[in-house]
Amino acid sequence: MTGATADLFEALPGPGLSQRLMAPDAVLLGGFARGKDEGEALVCAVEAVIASAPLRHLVTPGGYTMSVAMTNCGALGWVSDRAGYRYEALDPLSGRPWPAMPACLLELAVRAAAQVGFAHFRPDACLVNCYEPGARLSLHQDKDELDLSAPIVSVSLGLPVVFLFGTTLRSDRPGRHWLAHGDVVVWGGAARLAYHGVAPLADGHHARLGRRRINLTFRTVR
Ligand code: MD3
Ligand code: FE
Repeated sequence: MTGATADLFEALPGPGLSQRLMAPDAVLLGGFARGKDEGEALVCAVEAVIASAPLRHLVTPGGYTMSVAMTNCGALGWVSDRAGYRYEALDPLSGRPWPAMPACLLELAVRAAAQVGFAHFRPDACLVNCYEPGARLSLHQDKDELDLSAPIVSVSLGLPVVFLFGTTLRSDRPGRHWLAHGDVVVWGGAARLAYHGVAPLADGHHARLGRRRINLTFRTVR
């Protein structure tokens, strides 16, 4: 192999993996969390979080009940009610701190961020979103975090879905991208304040998660 060819091969992240720009500063690490043992460990860790802080349908400040069920792990958790959106250290359902972020989840997020150049990413919040068929997330920006220079890392598990990714202008028509089990995306820089959402989940069956899609978003809130 010539030197140039060897360099090209070394640039590939690994077997069955891909790395590409979904948009400027939005790096899709295809299959990054899909290793057989790793995927199983991640799902088990998420199930343990859900067992101690159950999934629930939050109400928006406008009074709508979200179709996506949510919970959190880590020092801070995202919540919404009639009073607004915010991060809280205590689960309002139990009055107790959110469950700690399982090490395998934290390590995955830190490794993904480092892979694309964010060497110091240390998330203090992980929002767990659970979609059943028909559930969707309308176009929004994530700006409740103090430090918008830190990226967000997302991990998709279970059924595939169409993810909508726009610009910082709500009226720009968003692009459509499939996100499947094991896909990880690092959203930094210009992508951090882009409008995004999730199309209604189509029915299907995933070998491990059944009729569900679970998305994890790792964030630096404080
Ligand atoms: C781009 N979650 O929890 S993950 C959210 O699939 C959220 O559950 C979606 O949007 C989901 O806020 C999308 C991809 C994602 C997450 C956060 C972002 C993309 C992002 C924040 C800024 C820019
Ligand atoms: Fe979001």
